[in-house]
Amino acid sequence: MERAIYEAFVETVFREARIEDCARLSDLLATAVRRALPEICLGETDDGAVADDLTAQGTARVGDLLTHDQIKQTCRHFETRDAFAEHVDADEAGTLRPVADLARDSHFAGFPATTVLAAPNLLEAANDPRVLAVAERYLGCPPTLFQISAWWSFPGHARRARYPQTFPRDGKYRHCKLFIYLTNVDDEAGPHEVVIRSHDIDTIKDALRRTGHAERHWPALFPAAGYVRDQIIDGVFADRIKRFLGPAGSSFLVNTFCLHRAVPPKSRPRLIAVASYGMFPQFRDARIALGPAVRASLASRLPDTPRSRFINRELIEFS
Ligand SMILES: O=C(O)CCC(=O)C(=O)O
Repeated sequence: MERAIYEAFVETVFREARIEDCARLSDLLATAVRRALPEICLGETDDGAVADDLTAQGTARVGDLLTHDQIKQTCRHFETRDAFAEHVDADEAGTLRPVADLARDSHFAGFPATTVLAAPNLLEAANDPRVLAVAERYLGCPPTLFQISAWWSFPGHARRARYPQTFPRDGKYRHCKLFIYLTNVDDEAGPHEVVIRSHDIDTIKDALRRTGHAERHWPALFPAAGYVRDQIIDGVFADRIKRFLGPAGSSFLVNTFCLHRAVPPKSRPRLIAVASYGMFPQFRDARIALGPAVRASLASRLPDTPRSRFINRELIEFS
């Protein structure tokens, strides 16, 4: 019960807070987590530059997390699994269907949380000590890994899917996502794009001024829910869009409060996995979908330490 109150309180605070106050609120929350759990915090690490990039630019490369053989093994797991016509497992995801069918009539084939967590190597990659160290330094406290998703995006659609093929922002609380391409991604295969520094208020004000846009466009850049129109992105941020291309295995971290999107694939499908880290759990759909038996079955894949228990408490039930 106390946990539910804490989570609801933190969610409410960030929902109600002004954009300008969220960095300070995130700092305070990080301090509180560190104070409550000093024994699981990391000391100094060598990952400062990567975390600093994530803080300043909103994105950072993390290097290879999976070997060629591990990628093949992970992809093989998804080959025979059914999926939803959405990109993530959520209440509204609908019924499960074969991926080959979804490729014909849907933008996406998103795998259920149980299928994703059962995939070899993804849970381990999301717990890679380098990633966790960067996430911790960036967040200011040990991360909470609250979701891992994986989905196919398919070419061949006249219209874009609204989410995530337009430019959304995720929540105002400090968080980041680890993206791992499981197929080769070039311009044809629907790369991920981020508007660099679009989390930063001074950068946005400066971009509005430089491009001759009045401050009245400000609210349109922070939609309470939804997407920023392409005209605004093109008009204000054309020189700030970073496109991530790379072979299967390429991994990068993104502060997805930055404007970001998936470019719709032109001729080749893309398989991606995404792990989400925050200072408190969000999107509890995944936890609920997993259920206690699956959560318990995952425990043997990770070290049973206080730090690992804390980071993975949304997804894993250690005995
Ligand atoms: O598929 C993509 O590249 C974008 C996904 C996305 O927007 C997200 O996970 O927040």
